[in-house]
Amino acid sequence: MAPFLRDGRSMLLAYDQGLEHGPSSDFNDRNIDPAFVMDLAVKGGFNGVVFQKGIAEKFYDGKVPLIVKVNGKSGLVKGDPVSRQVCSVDYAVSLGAKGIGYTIYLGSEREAEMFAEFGKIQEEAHQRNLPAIAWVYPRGAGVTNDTSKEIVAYAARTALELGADAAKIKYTGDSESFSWAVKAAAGIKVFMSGGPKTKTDEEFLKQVKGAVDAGATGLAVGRNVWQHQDPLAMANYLKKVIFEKKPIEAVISA
Ligand code: FBP
Repeated sequence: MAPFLRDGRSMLLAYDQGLEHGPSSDFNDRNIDPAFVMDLAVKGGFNGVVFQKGIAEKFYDGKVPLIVKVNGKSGLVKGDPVSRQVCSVDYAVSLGAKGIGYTIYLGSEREAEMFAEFGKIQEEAHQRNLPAIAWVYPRGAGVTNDTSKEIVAYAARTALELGADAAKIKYTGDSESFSWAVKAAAGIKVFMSGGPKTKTDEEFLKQVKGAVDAGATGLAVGRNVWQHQDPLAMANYLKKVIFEKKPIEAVISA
């Protein structure tokens, strides 16, 4: 994970929502432009940017380490989710990837397909000395609460067991319960997943602080930054919480 770390911590900018959710759901006139988000990753001091291959091919500028998400799905399909490979590890490397991202829907009736596919991708990534980062999202008919302490820890542990170098998981709602997920990850890096834009900056920063206090490496965030009216201000808040370990009151009032 070294290319993505600063003093052992990290802040990644995720921008695969155009596929996962669709442009009408998440984008406005400004952030629908991938060039805007690429620029934001650079100016905001992010330690990595996450793109699908189509965006990476056309908009990646090489100024921030790249993670290519090599699987994906749309938000249109109903039923237990499956996300299949859409980009090879070799092709991601040719685009400049320094890390490989893959989403697993833990608990889906189709999780076995994603486990098997990630298994191969993890081996290919490691053969090329690249970290494999698993987005592990509990989802499907068998999952009733995807942010409970137990299920988020299960997600973190799944990433460890399947050989991921980092687990990207949802926040549980408080630092104490999230620390159980960090323990379950047993030393692999843990990234909190940003989630939908919160009403206030304070609300989001509390989640981030709770995660890093629990031992998370940092976060991989999309909407709470590029939907923000001042994305660079939010990026600065995040840096203060993650790297400078400042209390939220000091960050927001500064
Ligand atoms: P956000 O910070 O916008 O939540 O992005 C993080 C992320 O993992 C994206 O990489 C991905 O597109 C999205 O969340 C998936 O969200 P969902 O929970 O709706 O599947």
